[in-house]
Amino acid sequence: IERVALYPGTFDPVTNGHLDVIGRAARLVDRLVVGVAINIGKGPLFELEERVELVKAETAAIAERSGTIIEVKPFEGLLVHYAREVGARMIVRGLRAVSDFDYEFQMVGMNRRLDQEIETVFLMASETNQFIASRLVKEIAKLGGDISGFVPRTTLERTLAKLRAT
Ligand code: COD
Repeated sequence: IERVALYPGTFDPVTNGHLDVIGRAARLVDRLVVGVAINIGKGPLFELEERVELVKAETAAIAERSGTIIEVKPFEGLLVHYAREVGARMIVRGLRAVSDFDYEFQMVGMNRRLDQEIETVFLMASETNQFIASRLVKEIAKLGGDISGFVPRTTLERTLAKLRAT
């Protein structure tokens, strides 16, 4: 049977932290669906279509290297419903410092109550990528700092262009 995982997130924008997790997840499954959430609550910098497009562009090399099928798709509605829809029994989440734990802990608990057959799996990025967060990347870029060590190249260019335009 095909092993399928869903890696959901806001990806506003995709960072080296996300790509690190995607690379690790790709080694564990046959097909990885990266679900890009609409997430109006977070007031994203990038439109949904732009976020999907950037994740697609930045994950192409990982798909090639790992031989894993990586599908990048927008989603709205409940995460567990979307996991069912794409045939994923596994939800992948990245874990950074303690600060992530509380939110992730609640999410796992709630999702498990909603669907007992779906397991959440946590992966940690390498030491260099562990502390990277989209929110801080945007803040640093806005304040004129160098974000080239935190995001891949296309994303870097698009983030700077976006901030110039807004
Ligand atoms: N190292 C390791 N992991 C990382 C790093 C890093 N440097 N950076 C990010 N990550 C991980 C995050 O911890 C997360 O697991 C994932 O990558 C995506 O991160 P974000 O910030 O892009 O995405 P989130 O956390 O905003 O995504 C939240 C969802 C959209 C998944 C969530 O809101 C959701 O499920 N929405 C759908 C509605 C729903 O079902 N709600 C009920 C949930 S119980």
